[in-house]
Amino acid sequence: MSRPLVIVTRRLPDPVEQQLSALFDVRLNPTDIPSTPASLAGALREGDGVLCTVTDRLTADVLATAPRRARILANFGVGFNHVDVVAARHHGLVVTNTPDVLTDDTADLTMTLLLAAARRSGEGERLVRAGSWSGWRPTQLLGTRVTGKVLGLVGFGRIGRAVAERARLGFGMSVIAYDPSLLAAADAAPGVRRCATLAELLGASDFVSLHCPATPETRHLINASTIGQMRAHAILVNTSRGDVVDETALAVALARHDIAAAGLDVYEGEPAVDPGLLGLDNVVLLPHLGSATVETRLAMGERATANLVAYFAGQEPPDRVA
Ligand code: 8YV
Repeated sequence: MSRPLVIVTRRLPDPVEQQLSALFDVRLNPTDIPSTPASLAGALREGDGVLCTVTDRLTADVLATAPRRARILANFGVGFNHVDVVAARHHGLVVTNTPDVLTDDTADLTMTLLLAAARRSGEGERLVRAGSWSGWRPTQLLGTRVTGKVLGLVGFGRIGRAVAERARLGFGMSVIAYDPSLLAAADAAPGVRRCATLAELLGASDFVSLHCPATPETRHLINASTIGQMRAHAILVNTSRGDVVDETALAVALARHDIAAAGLDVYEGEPAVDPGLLGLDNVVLLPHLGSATVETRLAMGERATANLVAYFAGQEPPDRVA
């Protein structure tokens, strides 16, 4: 009996590709060239399943490809805002993601950015590498203390909760959270105070970290007006999705020191970064590294593979989102 053909849009860690090859007929992407609308349409036409990533724009137009052989999109990642799920549902395409396995690493990277922005590590590193460090000075690159400060979490799902734990237990921070899906209990979780509004959270936080999905409702949630509700010494961290922040408004606010600093892992038009941000010293810029550890990328591969295996065995995939 012929095996399902799975088209893999990007190069994956070797063990994941080996596992996929053992289970399915696969078409891999050894050159790792990012997909185009035309190559995605080709994958939908020819594969029974497509293992896709955040760099694949699976728009309504692309998903309307006909004739289409693909029946499942197994996304390698938890966020799936790059897939038009309404169109996918309309065409009867199953969509899965890879939750849980990247929670800890993404929370760790959030703390990396928070600390780097607060303690000006990027600036310090650039100084040393440029050969411009003239030696220790009592007033050099003074940052802001993290321990004991107030961390405001926008979005209190799996990753937000993991960040709360690290911040509370590791850094003695007071954690507050705003998430419209939280029940109106006094506390979001033990030791985490719930805020009724975003404005309340922004006005009370020394650090603001974003952990909400990118949806039409959260697009540009952080904009000129909401940045104006933040404290002047506040630091913004974003490891969720670039769309949640109006990047141009953030660059303007950082240049004017309306807020102190930011740490960003994600951008509105990845891999492009707003040019206004690139020249600023008070922003730490990482290239979407949230889940980038060997352990997690293997686990994500296993999870995506498990979804494909279940689907082609006629079972409900464990991580179905559409
Ligand atoms: C992934 C991510 O690396 O899982 C997510 O939502 O943002 C990243 O950590 C990326 O999505 C891979 O497709």
